[in-house]
Amino acid sequence: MTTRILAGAAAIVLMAAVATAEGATCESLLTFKQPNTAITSATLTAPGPFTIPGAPANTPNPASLSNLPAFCRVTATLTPTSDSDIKIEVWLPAPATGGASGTAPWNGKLQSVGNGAWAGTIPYPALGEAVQAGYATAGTDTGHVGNTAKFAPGHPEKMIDYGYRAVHEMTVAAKAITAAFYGTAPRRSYWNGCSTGGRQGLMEASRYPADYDGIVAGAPVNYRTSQLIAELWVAQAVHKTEASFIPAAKFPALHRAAVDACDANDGLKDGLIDDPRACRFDPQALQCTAGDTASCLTAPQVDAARQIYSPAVAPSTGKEIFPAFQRGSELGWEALAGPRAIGEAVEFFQYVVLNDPNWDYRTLSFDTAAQLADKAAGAALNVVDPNLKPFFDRGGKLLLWHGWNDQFVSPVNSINYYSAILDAPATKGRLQDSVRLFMAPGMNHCRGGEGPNTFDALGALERWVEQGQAPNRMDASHATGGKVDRTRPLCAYPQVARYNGAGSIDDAANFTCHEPR
Ligand SMILES: [Ca+2]
Repeated sequence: MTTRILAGAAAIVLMAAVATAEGATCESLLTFKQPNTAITSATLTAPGPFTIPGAPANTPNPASLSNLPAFCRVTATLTPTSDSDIKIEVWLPAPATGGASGTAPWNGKLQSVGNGAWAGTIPYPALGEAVQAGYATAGTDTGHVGNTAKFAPGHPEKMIDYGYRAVHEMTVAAKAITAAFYGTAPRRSYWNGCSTGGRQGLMEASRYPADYDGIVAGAPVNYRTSQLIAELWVAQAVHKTEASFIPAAKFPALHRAAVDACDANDGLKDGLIDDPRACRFDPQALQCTAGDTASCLTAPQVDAARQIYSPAVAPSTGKEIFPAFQRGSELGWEALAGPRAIGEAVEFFQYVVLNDPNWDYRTLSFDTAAQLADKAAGAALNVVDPNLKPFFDRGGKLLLWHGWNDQFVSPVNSINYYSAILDAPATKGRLQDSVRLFMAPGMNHCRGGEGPNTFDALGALERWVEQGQAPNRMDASHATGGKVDRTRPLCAYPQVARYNGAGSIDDAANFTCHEPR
């Protein structure tokens, strides 16, 4: 998410003045004491670039973060069980005392940031964004090293740490460390995460309702066991036979055909499908008539594409395991429909469910997959209870968002979970006063895509929590080569952005949120 300029500077200065009298030095945090918490370092870090520890030279993520302010970097190891080895980092804008210029380095809030996939690393880039924006911030590796499920066999407590406990323990420690440094506790605490990070946020809302005042949960994998099965549903579709495989060179033609078929259904031809669930595009329309080219599909490839557009189901009963990928998402299919099945799902069965490192995903039966997966890890990994009443009763706000072109997690999952929250007996009738969902047309998993995909969800959440302004729309932007070429509102579901009929269709000002047609 974008870094945002913070309002309310006057209040922050006041807060810093209070902290001046009671703040601690960074190094003194080495003596911080709390059960099951060992501070391993507390270092004042100078302004400028920060080299990510242990980042390999060719890491896909940035090896260093630039333009960070001075901050107190605290590292700690948490051991809620004897098998736990949870690494956390807490970054605190420094100095604690505000400084002679009178400008406050800390905005008085905690922003905790989430992980992706199997976690196993500290989410440094997100920590960097948060500390740049003036937050005290915290992140964890969730208790194991490396983005892999290989830690699981023989370590049920580590699975629980990954599933939900590490984030809670981190939150308790981060609040206390923040209070020790500044001499005052955070006045607000927020969770901000996507994918596994979205799941972590929902775990917090469900299991530890007092941890956060507001939670941003993007593209959450709250039914993680089923979502991993759905990833193998796609892999089996394209590897059923050798002829089923769809080369990536064909994705653009399939994408063009799907968008062309359904773009205008929402009333505006803009290259985006507002609600792909209504799109009935059948890939057979692209079936080769004379020869196999990049712009057509063979009959087995048509079958494979149809399976990707279909929910993962148990074949013998038709029972849905996880909802379908949507028409419009084709440009991202390489992630799950590539030459090899995605490692995170294969490893889940190899190391968590079946304890068989040689297991072949092509042998997975969708009749038994969900039961096996839930038995092995559902309790640790899934957020299935839609009753978030304890969180809502404390005033907690939940902002869910999901890109319609998500290529890892079906966006329909978020709509289903949102609807389940609204239908939960304990919270029924409190429509949208505590939870809102924003669907982003044309947006990929967590970031990127053809649709507007950059927006300030945390800012919207803060206005909701701190000023009582529930978000009805969030303006999002799309950029090409760093230059914004389209803005468009994202609307609180089920509303969609509708063109007012005049002016540029690339300007959010010319759109209004309406009920769907
Ligand atoms: Ca359209």
